[in-house]
Amino acid sequence: MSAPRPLTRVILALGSNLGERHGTLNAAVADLVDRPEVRLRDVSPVVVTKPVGGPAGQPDFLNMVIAVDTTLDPYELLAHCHAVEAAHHRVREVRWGARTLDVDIISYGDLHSADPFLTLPHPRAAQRAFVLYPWSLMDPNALLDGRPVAELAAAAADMPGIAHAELDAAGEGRERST
Ligand code: PH2
Ligand code: MG
Ligand code: MG
Repeated sequence: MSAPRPLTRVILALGSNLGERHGTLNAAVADLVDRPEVRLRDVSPVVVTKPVGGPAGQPDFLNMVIAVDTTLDPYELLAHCHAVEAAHHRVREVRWGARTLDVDIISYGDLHSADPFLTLPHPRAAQRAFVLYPWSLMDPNALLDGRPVAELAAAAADMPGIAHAELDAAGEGRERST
């Protein structure tokens, strides 16, 4: 019998700007942790964010982050994230274009990897308030590469465009400024 792999703490970022955005994010979190190798540890609030990059005129995103502990290795976890995206009808057409669901691995323990297929930590996370701000709400003491995510969020160019999402009875989000 091979030795069990250690549990590694991972931060995943989820985004949606097409379709039933709240429902997609909720279902995606459930799908991501619907296997014994992935355990949900923490969930951020959902925030409403202006699209960063990509084609002009896209709808606003809903973004959130979750913390999981996993025994999957980084590539197994990436394949799992892609499978969950595919299950929610993600079609990869335009880079940074509108999408029903995007799931990105932000950090995998303290691992650093320069592999262009899976760069860790995520190469743009330190500049993206749509990742950093919900992460700082989930864990005010979180660090990314040794720097407080709350400070990184405050310095990020997209921070002024972020609002909190509030659910109405239909489960669709309304927006309230930060
Ligand atoms: N994802 C991107 C590019 N731009 N902008 C926002 N607000 N939220 C995202 O999740 C997002 C984005 C690439 O994955
Ligand atoms: Mg992304
Ligand atoms: Mg992605």
